[in-house]
Amino acid sequence: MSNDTSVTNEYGADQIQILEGLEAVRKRPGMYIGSTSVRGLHHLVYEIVDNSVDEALAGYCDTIYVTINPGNTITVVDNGRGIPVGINHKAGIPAVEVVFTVLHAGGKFGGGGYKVSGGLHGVGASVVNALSDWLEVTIYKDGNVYRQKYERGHVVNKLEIVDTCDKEKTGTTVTFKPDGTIFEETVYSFDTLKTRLREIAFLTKGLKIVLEDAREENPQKKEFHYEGGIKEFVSYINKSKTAIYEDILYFEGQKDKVYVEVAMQHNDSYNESVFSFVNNITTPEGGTHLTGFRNAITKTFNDYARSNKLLKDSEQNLTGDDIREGLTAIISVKVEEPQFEGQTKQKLGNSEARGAVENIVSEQLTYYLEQNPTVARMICEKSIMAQRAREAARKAREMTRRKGALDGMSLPGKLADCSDKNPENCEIFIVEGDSAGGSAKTARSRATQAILPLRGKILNVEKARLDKIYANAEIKAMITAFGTGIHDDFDISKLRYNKIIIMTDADVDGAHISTLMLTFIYRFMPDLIKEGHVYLAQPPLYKLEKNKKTWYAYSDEELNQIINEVGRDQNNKIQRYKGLGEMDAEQLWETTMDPERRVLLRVNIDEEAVSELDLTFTTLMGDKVEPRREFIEENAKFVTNLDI
Ligand code: TSJ
Repeated sequence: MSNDTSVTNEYGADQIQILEGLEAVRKRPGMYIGSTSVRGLHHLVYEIVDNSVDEALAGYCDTIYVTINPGNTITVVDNGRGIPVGINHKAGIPAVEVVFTVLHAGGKFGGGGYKVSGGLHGVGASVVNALSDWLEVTIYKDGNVYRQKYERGHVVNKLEIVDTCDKEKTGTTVTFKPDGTIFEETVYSFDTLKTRLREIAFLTKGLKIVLEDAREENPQKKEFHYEGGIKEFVSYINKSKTAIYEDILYFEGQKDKVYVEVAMQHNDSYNESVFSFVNNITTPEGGTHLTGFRNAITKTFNDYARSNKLLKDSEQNLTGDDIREGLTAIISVKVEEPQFEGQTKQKLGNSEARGAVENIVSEQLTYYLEQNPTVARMICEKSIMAQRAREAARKAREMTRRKGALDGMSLPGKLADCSDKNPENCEIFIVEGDSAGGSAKTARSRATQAILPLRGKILNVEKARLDKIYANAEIKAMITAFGTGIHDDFDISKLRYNKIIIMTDADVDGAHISTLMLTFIYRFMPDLIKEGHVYLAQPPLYKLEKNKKTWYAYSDEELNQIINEVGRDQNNKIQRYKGLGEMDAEQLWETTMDPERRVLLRVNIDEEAVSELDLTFTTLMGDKVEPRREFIEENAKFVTNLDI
């Protein structure tokens, strides 16, 4: 701080405090943006964009441009009123400078700014400034163009008027370069920004967000603009499913300072895809708003079904699970002071949100059902079917439980278990096909590696009801081998293996089988993925032999690299592996199973993009062919590569 320019020194004590605040951010960045990984890098963008979204929510801005520039700087442009430039009397400096240099200064100054949006930690522009090599803000307001520049949070020049402009033109432009000495990674991902900006656009009806990649490698541009807001979000999630009625139900209202929006539609699948948000931030653990929603639909549908004699007096109430079978819904609330609870602070705690959602949904859903008896009847009938299936499944489960088939009492016959009984040391390979299973059994390290061969394609759980799923032999074998049980019985402390490794052929069929297994685990035991127990084995694609030496390549690029190293000549013997079955036990061991030499991919769930993940599974597994083909062409990525 000894090199401060005279400009900053003018402000005296206050300014020193400001700089100390921003130094704290630079010292412990993780405290303010979660991490300095690629995730934190992207959070910088969201922190800035949130300010423009607030301006849109206040009704003054309808377009936001986000550009990834060459050199991985980011520019955010909005057409709002422009950040106020007048002197803030408390700080004695222009309001815009307060925004960028005072920690925790929100958008609440001068009145009128209804601050509802907020990033993961709601810390704002000054944190982005502190963590940027440089940042430049330009404001169009009252016919003037104002500009100020900062370096690592320090003011470079006083706010100055650099030009004049049309009086009608207003807005704010911010460009920043993340500090490479703070972030582990400084390359932006277009896809990551795309997913989040699309989500923000869905959640803010009418707002247009344009994302542009202006780097040389892969110039591209995407525009998100949804007049229907979360109704369009629901149809986006349902696009690869078959809706059972046309309408997307939409409820909106405000109560106790909570603004509530809900959109919902049932499809013919058996899964629930309900996503909740608070101030545009996803709440993967739900909370009061989700509870309010569930209470409302359970009560309203039971009331309707009873009063319309769809449920007889003698029959049991429909459960929430029955009504939510095949339901896609978005619950979005805006509250002034969100309280986050739970281990990961991803659960809404504000109690007024429960009542607000429950009230608004109950009232408007009751009215909707009265006005739309055909839709009402369809939902009730689907729920009653679900109730019957659930009852059948419960009986089937009790039968198998009594026989000990699901609780680890009798392990499946095909399982070659390991001898070590400490799960910490153990891993299980789920292997496609009996023949590859045989090689794996020969190859394995018996003490710690178990092998479970599965025959052919496993059941697609996206297309089957519980009773059928429980009856499936391959699925039963996996449940028993893992030891954890599923659903309400799930208990991760009973997990018998620290690593569950899916090993399939490195071809399209193999990828499909992996996806089927991952879908099953994701739907029935998501904690196994969340806790990092699920992996994909990576068998090699090629073997290259030369002068009695052997190399394995796991991709085309790697093969070329090896060829370049050993020389391109006739002594090279290259074999392309079409399946695990083509390798003998020793090859399988050294390329794919040996913990010392193999490469595993850990499967993980991006908690911030669960609606996208849901879409991934339903698109890959659902019955509509066209979206699936498009999807696979666009992006076949549901795991983040993490080499072990
Ligand atoms: F925060 C920020 F600097 F990062 C930032 C703020 C970045 C970007 C790209 C835009 C914004 C921003 C702020 N856009 N629009 C606004 N609006 C205000 O700050 C504003 C304008 C006028 C009034 C008023 O009461 O007249 C109030 C506010 C909060």
